[in-house]
Amino acid sequence: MKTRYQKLAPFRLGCIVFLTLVPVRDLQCQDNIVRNGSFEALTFEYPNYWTGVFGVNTGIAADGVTSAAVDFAGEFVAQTLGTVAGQTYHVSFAVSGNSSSPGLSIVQLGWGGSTVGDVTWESPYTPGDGRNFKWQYGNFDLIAASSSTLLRFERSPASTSAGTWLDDVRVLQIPEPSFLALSVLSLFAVLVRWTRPSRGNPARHASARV
Ligand SMILES: [Ca+2]
Repeated sequence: MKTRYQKLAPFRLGCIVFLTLVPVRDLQCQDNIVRNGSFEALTFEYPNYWTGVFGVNTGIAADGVTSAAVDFAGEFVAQTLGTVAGQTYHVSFAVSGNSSSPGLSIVQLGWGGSTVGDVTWESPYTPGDGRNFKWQYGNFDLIAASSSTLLRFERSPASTSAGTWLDDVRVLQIPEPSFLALSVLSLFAVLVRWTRPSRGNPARHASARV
């Protein structure tokens, strides 16, 4: 005959998997600290909250209908973020270009005043209307050094394509590892306590054997 523990084991396992996934789900629920990261909010055709030297594409986008264009050497788009010193953030963004010309569109990512990486988009070179966007996403985990961090995107001088476009910029705070570890340890403690066989009342067992 199955014990109470054996009967409940599959149910418990399901609960444990579910609860363990909660912190992972929360990673996806963090707020984007970039304002107007999709370049959709415009004032006189200029994206709110962004500074720099850049253009705007309408009808060309990885998200929504608008994107930024840093088509020429020296062009850039930037925004200062409110951050927490020592906190890790996940940075993601989409890069594309004019597919009617061959070449590479390379976007350099600046974080806190330093260039920390780049993303390369290679034109599929499909002459026509140039709208084979094939957006290429970059993903970076970066640590903030202070309470404000400059986020900056610039067309690399090594780019050879006809255009360099940027969209869907997101910066999400990554929960501290200690939080995740604490969650797992808490679940483990619950599991151990729940699965421990009941020893009952020794005094009562002794009495029953008499
Ligand atoms: Ca957009």
